Amino acid sequence: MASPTTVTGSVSGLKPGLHGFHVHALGDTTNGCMSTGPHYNPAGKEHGAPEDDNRHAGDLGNVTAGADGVANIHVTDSQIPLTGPNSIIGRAVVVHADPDDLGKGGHELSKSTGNAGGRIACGIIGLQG
Ligand SMILES: [Cu+2]
Ligand SMILES: [Zn+2]
Repeated sequence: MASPTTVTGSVSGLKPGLHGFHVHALGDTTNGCMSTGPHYNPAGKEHGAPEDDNRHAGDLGNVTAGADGVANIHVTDSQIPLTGPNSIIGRAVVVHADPDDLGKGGHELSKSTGNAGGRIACGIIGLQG
């Protein structure tokens, strides 16, 4: 497996608490974050937690916003390489309105999206410099 990728940054203006955080398949924001498609899932698995075997590659769990509405992100994951056939370059990161239930919530959407609600922020994963 490729060496792990580390994702760092901060997102502000969030409601305090957990917010689903994923890599989605498409680097397209033509119609806002809805255009980023489903969770990046090259292996055809179900939605899960980052530590699960049965997870989408893009399943990075939740980020936590404090009382100030800021989530400081520091995620290291081995399923989101920046090179090779499963590279996430040209795809998108998405922050959701609600917590990701990590596939365990028993909701009809748990096994596809974690029932994480609306897409409130997104960005295309590109190259700089
Ligand atoms: Cu998502
Ligand atoms: Zn997923």
